[in-house]
Amino acid sequence: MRRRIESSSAPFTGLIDRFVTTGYKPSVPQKEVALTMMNMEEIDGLGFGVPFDADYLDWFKKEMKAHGKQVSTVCPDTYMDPKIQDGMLMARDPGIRRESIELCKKTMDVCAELNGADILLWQAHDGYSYPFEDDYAQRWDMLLESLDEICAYRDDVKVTIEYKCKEPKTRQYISDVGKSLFICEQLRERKNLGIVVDIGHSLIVDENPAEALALAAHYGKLFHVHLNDNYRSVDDDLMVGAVHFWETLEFFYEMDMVGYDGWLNLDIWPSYIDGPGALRESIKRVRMFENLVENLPREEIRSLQRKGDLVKAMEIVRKTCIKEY
Ligand SMILES: [Mn+2]
Repeated sequence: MRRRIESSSAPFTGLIDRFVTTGYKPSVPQKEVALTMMNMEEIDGLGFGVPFDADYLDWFKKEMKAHGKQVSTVCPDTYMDPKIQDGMLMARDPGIRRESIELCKKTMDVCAELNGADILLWQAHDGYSYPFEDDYAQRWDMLLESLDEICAYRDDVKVTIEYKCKEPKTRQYISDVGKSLFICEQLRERKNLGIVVDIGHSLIVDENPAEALALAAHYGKLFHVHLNDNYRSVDDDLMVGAVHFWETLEFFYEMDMVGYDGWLNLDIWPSYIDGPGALRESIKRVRMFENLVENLPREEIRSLQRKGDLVKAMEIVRKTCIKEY
């Protein structure tokens, strides 16, 4: 299956980290980045994120239409504003919590204006770093209450939560696929609530991304997929399949098996390398994985899995993917 691809703007921007705080490359004006991406034929869509104002939104909508591109997700600022350093949807300060919820509602209105885009929530600061820092149950309740209100605001916009176990806080509350599904189950009336499976976030919490994806899909909660790679310790956001070839292949196999036909978001962070080049190589790898899976006898592999014939399944995967062997 050939899926629609979108990219974050990261490959086209200066990119900073906590060491090179001025950026690895010169910064590029927001409109210039957007236009460069809209002119790339390899990508079908763009994420829309902060900062945005009404003028920029109008310009963006017009240009996107002219370039025939779609918006997959809209991200409110859940990570850059120092005001939310104590949390957002679970901020101890009720005023910050209220502002955060209202920001999400405003973002959902933007989603609706952008023809069916979903809101993406990565709760960077909704976490803690030290033993004895938190009243866990109290903050968990705040998170669920906030999410419930956001989802109830308008049911025509999907609310997608992107789990990640750490960074910037050493522990984030929405950390893995199990807790994400538990949140969805606790708020089961909110049919518009679902999950983003980011392959790198799955790896750093020691999941097998294919299993995480299959579970999210099994419960009807697989809303978005983010692609990248890392070494399982930190969220390196490397090019797709750079490290975990077989796990990434299985991830694509499961996407086919669960019938996922949504967006593939290229979520890479090519700070000191050629950004557009890294994006293009990642897209080629996405198409490679899609083609490899296309050639696999998928139903035969599934039936071997059900019978427990692992060796035969591995033999088929090897022989199909690497013809010389
Ligand atoms: Mn991501």
